[in-house]
Amino acid sequence: MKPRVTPPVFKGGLHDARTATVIGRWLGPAFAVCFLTGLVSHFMQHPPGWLADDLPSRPVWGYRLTQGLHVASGIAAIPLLLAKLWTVYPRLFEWPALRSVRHALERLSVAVLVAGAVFELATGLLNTAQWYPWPFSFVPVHYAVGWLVVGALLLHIAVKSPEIRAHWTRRSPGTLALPAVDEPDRRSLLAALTAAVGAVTLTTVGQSFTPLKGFILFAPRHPDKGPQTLPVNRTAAAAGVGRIAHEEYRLTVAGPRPYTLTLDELRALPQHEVELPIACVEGWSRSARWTGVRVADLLERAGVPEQARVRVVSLQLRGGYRVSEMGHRHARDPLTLLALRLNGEELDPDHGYPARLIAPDRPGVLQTKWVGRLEVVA
Ligand SMILES: Nc1nc2c(c(=O)[nH]1)N[C@H]1C(S)=C(S)[C@@H](COP(=O)(O)O)O[C@H]1N2
Ligand SMILES: [Mo]
Repeated sequence: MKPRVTPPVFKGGLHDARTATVIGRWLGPAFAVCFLTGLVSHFMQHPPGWLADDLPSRPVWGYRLTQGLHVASGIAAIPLLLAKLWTVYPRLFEWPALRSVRHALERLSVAVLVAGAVFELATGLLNTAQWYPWPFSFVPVHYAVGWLVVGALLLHIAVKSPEIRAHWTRRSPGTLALPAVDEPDRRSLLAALTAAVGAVTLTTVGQSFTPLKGFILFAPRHPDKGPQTLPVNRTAAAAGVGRIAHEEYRLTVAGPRPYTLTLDELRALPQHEVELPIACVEGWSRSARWTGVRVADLLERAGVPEQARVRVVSLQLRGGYRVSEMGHRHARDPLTLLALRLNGEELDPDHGYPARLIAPDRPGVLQTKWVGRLEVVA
């Protein structure tokens, strides 16, 4: 069959299997880290019943590390994916477009892989900026497409394994067929790519890896910016709670021996101080010094059974994050506090005045602010 339109001829170098393989050696691990840390994040936020009571509360920095890696590996994958797509795009003009059923299936799987990968990186990046310019809900779609990408990627690696093996190192047998004259250009491309990955990482990773916060250029959050030098995701005004009046505040602890405390009574209970990070799913994280009452002490006083799953309910009336649940490991961890103070001061209204949950190894979305009630999950 003769093409009706003459397909373009790509005379430039580096649109070859060796370059594609070398970039893939970095892109593959970036996607693997991103996918696995994404799974961790998903199961910490939406644990299935059998897992909900066994989520660990240690190490305290666990979620901070996995979610920091999730966002960092996703950002690093952006220049890598762009370079990879540039290397292989002449294949779009392959002729004949479909040679066989097998060839058609292979091209289809690559189309799914490319579309899914671009979708994941784009929605993830916009999510770090808390910008949702789409009609679907981010979490379930980003999660489902993650599986799609991993499936398509495994298939792609399987299909391409002979070429990957042939081009893995410069001395691989198949590489001899390629013009060696390309090698200096390839090295320049890879050096530029390494610099690009280094640059996007260095200028964003300080949002969770605070020793590098001085280099932040593009990260949407600076870990120092916010009341009491801690970023705020939803302000009291945005949540519709405003400033809760001292005299009107009540904490209710429901259990076999339910009780209610005023703010003064809560302040009169034994106070503990902990150093714990808020680790937001959007990639920023910041450690702080929190002071307050141990949740374990509050539960014990209400006669809540040791193994019970606990629900934390906010005084916020609407919104996705007004309620969170925790298994007994988090509920009974001595570091889990109903915090009243942050870095030595009374909580700012935006940080959950008069009381917010702070627990170790837990996604920021579950660190409920403006807590009004603790209860046992039936
Ligand atoms: N009631 C309530 N608690 C909440 C939220 C919320 O919207 N409502 N946002 C959560 C999110 S997404 C994060 S990351 C942390 C941010 O904590 P900060 O604003 O106190 O720094 O609070 C969490 N607690
Ligand atoms: Mo968050």
